[in-house]
Amino acid sequence: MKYKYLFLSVFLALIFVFNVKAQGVEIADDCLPITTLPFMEGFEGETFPPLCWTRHGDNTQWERNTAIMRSGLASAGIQIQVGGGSGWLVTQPVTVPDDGGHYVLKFWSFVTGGFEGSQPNTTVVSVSTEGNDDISTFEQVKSLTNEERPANTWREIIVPLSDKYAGETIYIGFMYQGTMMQMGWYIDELQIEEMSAVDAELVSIIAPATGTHGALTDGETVKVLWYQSSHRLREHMELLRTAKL
Ligand SMILES: [Ca+2]
Repeated sequence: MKYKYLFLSVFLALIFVFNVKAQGVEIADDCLPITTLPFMEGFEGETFPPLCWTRHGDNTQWERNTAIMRSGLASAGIQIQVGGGSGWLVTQPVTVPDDGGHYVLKFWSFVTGGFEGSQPNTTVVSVSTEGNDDISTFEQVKSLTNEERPANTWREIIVPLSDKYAGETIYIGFMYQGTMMQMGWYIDELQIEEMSAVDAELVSIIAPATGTHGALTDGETVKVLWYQSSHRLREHMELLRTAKL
């Protein structure tokens, strides 16, 4: 009888262990699309690429970089090795809402040597609706302009997503190709979020209290609240203006 209970205990313990292990595996492999926005990735975790992301390359690969970062302790970066090369870093799946909102990809970009490097380099953002394993399924949505990649300077890049991908589950790929050793591309503070479709808009008129500026008297101050959608933090700002009639 004693052995019977011992066997039962061991059996139940094994079930527990395997069950926990199975659940762990299930969570790790279950790369369900992100559906709650904003989605943010700052490459602060030591796992790289981040869970459910992929990378593809020859002798050049995207790595977590702790020397050049926009914020925190790290960015994602790729640096060309001897002989040149190219590499892709691809996000986990993200579903772009189909609710009439204007959803964008935002990230900060830093190009070593900029576009003025002595050898050409390519900095491209592409999207696939099929997966993050096969780079042949990706379609280019953005190639950084020369103005967007000055040498060794962080720049915020904004890529509209809703026009083409509303309602779709997408994978976003960052591809860098170069021929000159030590040149590279770094990205940080990646976000997918909703933003206003216009550059700037009036939020409210604080003064005059009537909320209208149609009958200004000379010298009256109009105080409005507005935000600039291209501003990363969408800070509300006050504008003071005096009518001159
Ligand atoms: Ca970071």
